[in-house]
Amino acid sequence: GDAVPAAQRGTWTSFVKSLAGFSGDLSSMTAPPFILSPTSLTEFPAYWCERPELFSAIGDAKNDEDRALAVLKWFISTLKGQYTSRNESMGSEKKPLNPVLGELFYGYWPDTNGRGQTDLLVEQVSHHPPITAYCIENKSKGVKLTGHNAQKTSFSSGSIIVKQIGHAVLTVTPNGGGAPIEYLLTLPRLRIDGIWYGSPYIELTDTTFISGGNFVSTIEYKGKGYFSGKSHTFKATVSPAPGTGGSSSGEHVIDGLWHTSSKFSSGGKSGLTFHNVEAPKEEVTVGSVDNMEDFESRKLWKLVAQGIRQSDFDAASREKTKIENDQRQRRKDEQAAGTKWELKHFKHVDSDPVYERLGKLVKVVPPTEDAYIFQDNWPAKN
Ligand code: 0T9
Repeated sequence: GDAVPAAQRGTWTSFVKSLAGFSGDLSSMTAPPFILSPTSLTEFPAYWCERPELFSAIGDAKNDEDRALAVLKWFISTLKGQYTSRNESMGSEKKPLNPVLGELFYGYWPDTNGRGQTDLLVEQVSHHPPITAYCIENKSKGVKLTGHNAQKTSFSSGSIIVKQIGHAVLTVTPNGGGAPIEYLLTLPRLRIDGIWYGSPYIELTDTTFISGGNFVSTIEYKGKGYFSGKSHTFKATVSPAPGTGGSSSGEHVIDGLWHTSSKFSSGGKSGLTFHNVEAPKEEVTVGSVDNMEDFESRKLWKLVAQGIRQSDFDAASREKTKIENDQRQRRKDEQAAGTKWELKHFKHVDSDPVYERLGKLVKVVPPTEDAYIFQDNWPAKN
């Protein structure tokens, strides 16, 4: 294909062939250098807050209906960053660095214009399979997102199909006090196309839900060749949750493209703009690598990332092998000592009552899921 450097065509072809019939953990497969990204998956949860004013606005909402719309607007506005930003910054989707167990990523978005500071904390809570847990919190606005993320991948007619495993819970504690309001967020299915040509890109498919605060949002995703014929199309329906006695005046339908903008297409706000992400986003602020602990992502992967950025793939692979050997040794030592790696910020639970309660309203499958509960131990500020 076009995007594949001539010298790597052979390895790309055999890589793609080995994907066929593959099912399981793609992240551990060795891929040709041109498709490698210098960024670890532990950095990805930052995509949830690259429009911090939309996140903090959730805390300012005045009633259930406004809050449900604010949550949906923030959620839809994260999709462009989550699913197209590698194409924008590196020309195509790339294979992220596969985090090690215990890898950490910390950052924040500063307080400006009264929106309050938002903090980010990420921990790799499993390596086989890779699972990433995170917490994003704007304390002053009472808005907090926690969640975990894993993937099941398969290959179907030339595309990689990625089912996201895990969920997120958004907790809003209104300013005037009162009980916290919880929202369950489910995650979209991905189809990665353009593989054969060496320029992969993501399309979202199927349906996800946001359930909580007496409202339910159903979001349907479609790509080129489906109902609108356009890439990155979505249609969202917001309505009072069954059994909450809400009236149809709270119902809204929203149509548009998640990577540009959308409009209300029914209800009292019909014709008005719902979301617009054409303005630049705001990347997370991260401290200097020199002040980081060894397991903080950018410090841990520093030399691998440098190798990838400078196209010195021998160095990258040498440094990656060092990290992998160190990991193998740690697991061996733990086994010999009869100990287990301890998570730093999260505690695993086999079932999540929030998922079960709010998931019921939208008939989530499976009806129960495990979770990683944040221990509320933010690191001390330097
Ligand atoms: C959570 C997101 C997730 C992580 C990535 C599938 C993928 C790893 C998971 C789901 C974020 O909130 C959103 C965005 C992109 C997802 C990644 C895209 C991708 O290609 C990788 C997988 C593991 C690969 O690297 C596939 C191999 C590669 C050759 C294709 C580019």
